[in-house]
Amino acid sequence: MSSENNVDYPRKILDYVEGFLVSKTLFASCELGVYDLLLASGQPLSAAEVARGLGTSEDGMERLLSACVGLQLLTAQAGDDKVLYSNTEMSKMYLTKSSPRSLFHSIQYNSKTIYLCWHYLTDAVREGKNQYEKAFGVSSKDLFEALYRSDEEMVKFMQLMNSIWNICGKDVVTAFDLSPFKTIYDLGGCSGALAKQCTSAYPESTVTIFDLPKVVCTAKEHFMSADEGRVFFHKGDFFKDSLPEADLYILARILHDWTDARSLELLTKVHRSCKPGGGVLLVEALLNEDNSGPLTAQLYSLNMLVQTEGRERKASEYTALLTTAGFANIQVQRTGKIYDAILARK
Ligand code: SAM
Ligand code: ASE
Repeated sequence: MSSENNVDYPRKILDYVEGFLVSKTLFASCELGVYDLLLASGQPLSAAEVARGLGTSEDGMERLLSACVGLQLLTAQAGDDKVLYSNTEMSKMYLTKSSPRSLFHSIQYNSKTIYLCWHYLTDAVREGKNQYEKAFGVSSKDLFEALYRSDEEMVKFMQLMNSIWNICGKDVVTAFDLSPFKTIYDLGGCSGALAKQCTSAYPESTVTIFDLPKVVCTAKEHFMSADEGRVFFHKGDFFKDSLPEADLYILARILHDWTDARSLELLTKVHRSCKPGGGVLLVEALLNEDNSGPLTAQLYSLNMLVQTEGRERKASEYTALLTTAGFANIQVQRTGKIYDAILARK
């Protein structure tokens, strides 16, 4: 066994202790616009040139760029008397703002919101509840009033929700053949990113985004282009208002926000409105049955504690909720990426 794996050298622990230094280096380099400048320049740049372009100190920028090279987010080549920096293929694709697969907004939300909430993770574990009051001074009585504490915060949350479906959305909507379902409602469909994936995979289906009125207004204004055929909107509150009849209801990252009791209330309502032979598609990050992983779902479950009223669950826990709500024929499909799919029929 190499010395790095034995107890004399606690590599993992040392890495974890300083894991936030890695996140912060990534956040700062994105926020300052390092990857966008390197893309725009079209050629490798020195630290001095990047510093000048972004209005930062030269010394600070040199250290930041060097750390990004260490993280393999940039490459460095020796110039005449200075080092020249370039984007990697991965940073060009995921860290520049203009890329169709950009994770910029997700990084921003992690940096500006989630990071601040996680300052209170210890308290969240102690108290068993989210930390909006401490982190942002807002009441956590109504979850989405707290999450949407300003219009700006709502748009940032919607941008976060939007970004992942350009990367994992197709896997989720094609995990099952949804072509028999013509009228689809995406409950809590937010910006419409998953709805668009769905209409492009199933050319004969229409998808209606059902969400809170101000979310629908913002989705139409900021996230939809004129050529978005077959995507419609419905303003409503899925706990308070009646749900329209449909062949399929998608609930993507909805149940993980809520307790078992509220999840059951919603699923029961969905079952009542669902056409016979219709179904419900749950999209969530599934925990293994023995809770052994995946690490992302385990960490997301902690984030649900800090930020919501819910938790990440195992497939068997979703199956139990669906069965109690009246659904049958439950099928689970893992995608191998962050989000998995469960289809149940009425
Ligand atoms: N389904 C989207 C996705 O996976 O990207 C968004 C998931 S987001 C975590 C939860 C969504 O549920 C938000 O768009 C939010 O506005 C919506 N929502 C929360 N409470 C709601 C309610 N009572 N009625 C309708 N929509 C609601
Ligand atoms: C929610 C999903 C998220 C509510 C709050 C959230 C995400 C971040 N904050 O339904 C997306 C998943 N990422 C993490 C870190 O949990």
